[in-house]
Amino acid sequence: MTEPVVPAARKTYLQGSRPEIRVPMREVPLTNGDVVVLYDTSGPSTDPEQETDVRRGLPPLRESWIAERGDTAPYQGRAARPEDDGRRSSAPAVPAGGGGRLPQADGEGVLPRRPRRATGGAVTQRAYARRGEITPEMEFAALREGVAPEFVRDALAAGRAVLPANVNHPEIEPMVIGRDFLVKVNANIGNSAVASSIEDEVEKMTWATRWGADTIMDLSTGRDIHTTREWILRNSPVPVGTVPLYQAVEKVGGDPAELTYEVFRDTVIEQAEQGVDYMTVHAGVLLSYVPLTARRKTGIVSRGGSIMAAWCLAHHEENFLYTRFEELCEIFAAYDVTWSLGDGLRPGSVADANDEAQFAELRTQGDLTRIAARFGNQVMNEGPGHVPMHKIKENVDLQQEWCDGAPFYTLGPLTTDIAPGYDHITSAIGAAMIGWHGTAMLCYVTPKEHLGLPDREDVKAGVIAYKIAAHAADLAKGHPGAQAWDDALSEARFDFRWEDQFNLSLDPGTARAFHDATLPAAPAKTAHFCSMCGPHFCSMKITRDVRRFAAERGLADGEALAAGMREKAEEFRAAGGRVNLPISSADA
Ligand code: IRN
Ligand code: FE2
Repeated sequence: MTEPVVPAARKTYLQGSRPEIRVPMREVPLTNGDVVVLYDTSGPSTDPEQETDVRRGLPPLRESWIAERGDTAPYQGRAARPEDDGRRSSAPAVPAGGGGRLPQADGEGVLPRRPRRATGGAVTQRAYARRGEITPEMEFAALREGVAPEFVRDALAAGRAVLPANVNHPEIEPMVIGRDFLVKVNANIGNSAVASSIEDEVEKMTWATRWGADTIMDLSTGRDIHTTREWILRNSPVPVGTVPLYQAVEKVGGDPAELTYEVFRDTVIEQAEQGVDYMTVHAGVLLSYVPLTARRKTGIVSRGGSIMAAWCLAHHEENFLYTRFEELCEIFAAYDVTWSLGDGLRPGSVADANDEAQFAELRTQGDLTRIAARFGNQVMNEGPGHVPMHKIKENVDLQQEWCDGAPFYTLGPLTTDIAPGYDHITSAIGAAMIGWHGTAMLCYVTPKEHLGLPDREDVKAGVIAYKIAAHAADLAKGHPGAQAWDDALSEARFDFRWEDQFNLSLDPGTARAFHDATLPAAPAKTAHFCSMCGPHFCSMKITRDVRRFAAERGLADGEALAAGMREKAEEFRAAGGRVNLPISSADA
């Protein structure tokens, strides 16, 4: 078992209508006897009662739900193909006789995990919702959000929300993405040709979910793409997204002009068989939109967008992702892969925000959203990028209007371009705003954005910055329940329950370390001040003193405040009129 993020937290479960519907939550017991229950994305590996082993993968929670629907069947697929890259894999070997489900390092003895696909029509959560069914996945997600299952079902049916859940990813704990639900955070991980190994990527995924990532995207482009993804999928308790175009380009030797629809389609099927829950597809980058980017400050900054623009120009033909879109819809419907319609023409600088190229693509995303709806597909729309604050709201308003209320999924946006090294901050500002206006999921940006591949600490910094943005948006939207967490923390702060303040925070270890850096002694954990203001100038302490003073003298609050302030002023002058910092715990 992995150490929990919050040492004091306990894993707890909300029980649904059938035994396997056990929705994980994080319970934080407080020193005053209260218990705060928080949403938990960390999966079975943080449950001390469950044995988890990276080499075997997580328990397949959804397996029986998928099987009993009777609308999919295992077949001899293409997924477990060691010849793809298994031989070059750097994955740790499954121990002899271990019976693991994962491919071995040397490509031998690969476990034949047979993929499933639909035997008839669409097997998407949206198709079920349209028929009025409440699936175990919907009930699970509803319990997690604290809403009625019918509410989830209706949002899915209408396309206002998605529940990414590939029939080949039974390991996930289902969740829902939509503007009427908690704002979600995605963390991108993935190796590139130059850095990191399979273990590193699996570890980054686990790490990201421990800090609260609701989904992860594997953007690997380097070696061992197939095997890396297999390991991530088998160990991920959250939905996994990819950009299949990246692997397709690898397959044709890295030259976008060599791409064909067939190579792309086969890559989509390969990844769908592995269990990828949602895929970014840059189908809205039309040939005629490419010239619109010519006078931009930063041209096309999307990797997928630039690949498709290059293909369109090289062949002087319309984007095959657009012309063959309906065929792809059929494939997506057969595995329940959710669309994440790419924003290949998103602005890459604040100067380019909300321009013609960007909005032309957004209109096309709307058309594609409607086509996918006909096939019963689940759809999200990807959005920018780099957008100054005054141009953010327009992005959500237009997306909601043009794409029929489909969930918006944005990358930040960065609200200024002047802070490389701090783009988790420039973008969390935009993410909070866009989330408030109705974006359903926020794709994180790490401090390494524009500079290099994020490491473990960058992943943590990115996820935390985005959890702040998402929660700030939830609060502003008045999501029921969001404020209870703030209230619990505020009360702990006001009561000087330091332990509770740490344990309720997004990053307890850092909060504790900062506090202990100046007041390490045990008594400081109950002291009515910290080293920021010292014992005599703690506003919280003063307020409490004022209230006591008022109660003792029978004064109204206003009078007490004035009287209390006078008393404090005298105390201050008597102390020599100096702010005494830093102080030691002996001052208590
Ligand atoms: C999210 C919103 N807009 C873009 N994204 C993410 O960017 C998307 O989900 C995927 O992780 C990545 C795709 O980048 P390119 O290929 O568009 O640069
Ligand atoms: Fe950028």
